[in-house]
Amino acid sequence: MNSTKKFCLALLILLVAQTTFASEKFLLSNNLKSGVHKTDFPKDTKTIITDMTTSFVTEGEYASDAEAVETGKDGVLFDGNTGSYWKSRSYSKWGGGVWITVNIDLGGEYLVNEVNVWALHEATRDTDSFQLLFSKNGKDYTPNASVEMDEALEKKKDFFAKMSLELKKPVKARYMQVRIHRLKSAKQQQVGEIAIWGMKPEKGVSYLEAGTRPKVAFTVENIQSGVALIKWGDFVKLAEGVKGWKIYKSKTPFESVEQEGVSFVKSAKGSEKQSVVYPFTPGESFFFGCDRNLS
Ligand SMILES: [Ca+2]
Repeated sequence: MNSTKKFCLALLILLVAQTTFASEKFLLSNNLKSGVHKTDFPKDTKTIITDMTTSFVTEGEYASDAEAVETGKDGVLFDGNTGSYWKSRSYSKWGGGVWITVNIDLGGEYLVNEVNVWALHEATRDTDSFQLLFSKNGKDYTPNASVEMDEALEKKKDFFAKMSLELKKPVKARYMQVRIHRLKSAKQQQVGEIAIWGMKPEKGVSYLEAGTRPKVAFTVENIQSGVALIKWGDFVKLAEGVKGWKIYKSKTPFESVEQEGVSFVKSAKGSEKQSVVYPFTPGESFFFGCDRNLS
C-alpha cells in the first residue's frame, strides 16, 4: 500500500445529482438595515433585503446563556456593528453557559454560501468555534459545517475576530441555526455580529438541500507496512445522531459503496474517532470510504 487517498462518500449525498457553485455573494441578514450604530459593513455591500427573523435557542443541550439572550435582544447580532460598540454585543454571564445559539429564518429559500461570526478574542473572554446547521422545517436541524477561531490571531483587548465559514457547496435553505461556543478555558464570550451571505436560487437548478448531511471528512495514513489509520475525529462535531461508522475500500476511486469493486472493511462504534485497518499487501494502492450509520 504505497499510497492511500483521502476519500469521502455518503450514500445520502448521492441523492444530489447536480450542485451549482455559487460565486455571487449578497448579504442576506439585513445587517445594514437598522443603521442604529456605526456600521462595519461597507455602504456598497451587495445586499438582498430579506424577511429574516431570529430567535435565541433557550432550551436543550445548546441553550444560550441567559445573559447572552438578555444582552443580545433587539437584534444586536444583526445591526451592522461587529463589536466596537458594547451595546451592540451579546455577552454571556461570567462563568456562565458556553453556548450562544441563534435560529435564523430567512423568510424564504436562499442559496447560503457563507456565514461570518465576530467574537471577542481575549485571554479570558473568547470563543473557540461555531457550527452551522440547516433545517427544512425550522425544527429539526442538520449540522453542515463548523469553523474554529484562528489561533494564529493574537488575543488583544477589545479585539473582535471574524470567523468565516465558506461552504464548499452552497445550501438552499430558509431555516438555519448558528451555535457559537465559548472557549472552555475562558470565562465569558462576547459575540458582536452574525452575517449570512448567499444569493437567490436559480429556477430549475438542483442544489444541496437543507436536510442533507455533509460528507464524512477523514484522513488516511500509513502507520506501518500494510496497516492504515483512518481518522474522522475532526468531523465528530458534525456527527450528531451517528450510531456507528463504516469503512469501505476499493482499488479504484468510488462515489458509492454499490460500485463494483467496493468492499466493506469494518465498522466502528459511534463514539470512536479513528480505526486501524489491515492487512493490506505492501505495494498495492487502495482508496477508502467512510460512511456513517444513523440507525
Ligand atoms: Ca452587533
